[in-house]
Amino acid sequence: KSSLKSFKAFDFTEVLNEDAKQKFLFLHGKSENKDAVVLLEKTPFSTDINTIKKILSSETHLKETLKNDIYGTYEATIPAELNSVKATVIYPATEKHITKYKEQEMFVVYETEDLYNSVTLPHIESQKFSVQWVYNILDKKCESDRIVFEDCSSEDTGFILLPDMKWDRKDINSLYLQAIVHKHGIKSLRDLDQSHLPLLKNILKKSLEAVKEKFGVSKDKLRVYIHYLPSYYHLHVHITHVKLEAPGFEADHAHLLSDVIENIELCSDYYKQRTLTYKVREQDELYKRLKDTYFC
Ligand code: M7G
Repeated sequence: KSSLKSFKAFDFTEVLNEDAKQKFLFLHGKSENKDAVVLLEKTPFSTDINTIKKILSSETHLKETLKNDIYGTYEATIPAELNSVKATVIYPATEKHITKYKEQEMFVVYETEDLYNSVTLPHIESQKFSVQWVYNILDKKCESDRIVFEDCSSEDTGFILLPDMKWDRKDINSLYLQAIVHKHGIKSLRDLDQSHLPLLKNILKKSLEAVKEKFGVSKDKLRVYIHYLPSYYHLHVHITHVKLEAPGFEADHAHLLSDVIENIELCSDYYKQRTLTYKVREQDELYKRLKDTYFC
């Protein structure tokens, strides 16, 4: 696969989305005539004492913007090496990637068992969203040096725990890991039943132990959950720091793994039968399918 190593010959096309509070800017552009999506995010401040001393030194340039009595505001230019942003580049990007990061109108769907079987499932089965990057992780072709923990206890219960692409791996308060199951074919929460309890319990227990050992963060500081709908259909679990307002932690997106386990213990077919709530966006393929039936 070709890769983009610099923005030297980069043609900017459009702003896909931006958010002043979350401090991100998502851009679409082209390099060598191929589409690229660039996600720029301001990174959290480091609380390392030497970094702070450097910021609070003559190396920082202050331009006064307001002065009133004891109050002053400034445009502060801190040393360049402390001022980098996180850039995620998807290249070459498909139309689906461009749509994924574009700001769009959202709609809430209450998905019954029937709606899942008649609309969502055929949609998932027809999807061509590549999960090559997941298989690269499972086959140790990519990111193997980042693996935090691997469980090979059995074919049915094994998984890999590694940092999510969203995490800079520095700021512990933004800790974001993913547990990706070894087993292929478990698409989402909807597929889970009693037969998966050993897998789910194994992930919950071993991931929390591994995070404690590797990062010193205990389970009372962590959220462990599954997205529904996910953006890729190979079962994975999100593990984030409780302080992180991770995108996708809303009630119509995240299902706590501990709840999932208890619900299945109460009723094996819980997630096959339940109405599940999720959001779709106006350019999602699924929204287009739902438009003829659900939203009409
Ligand atoms: P999701 O629940 O399917 O949906 O999570 P979301 O993308 O709407 O959150 C997929 C997760 O996989 C996200 O948190 C991504 O940041 C993460 N992710 C995506 N890719 C392409 C990669 C990758 O190449 N490596 C790693 N480590 N994480 C990724």
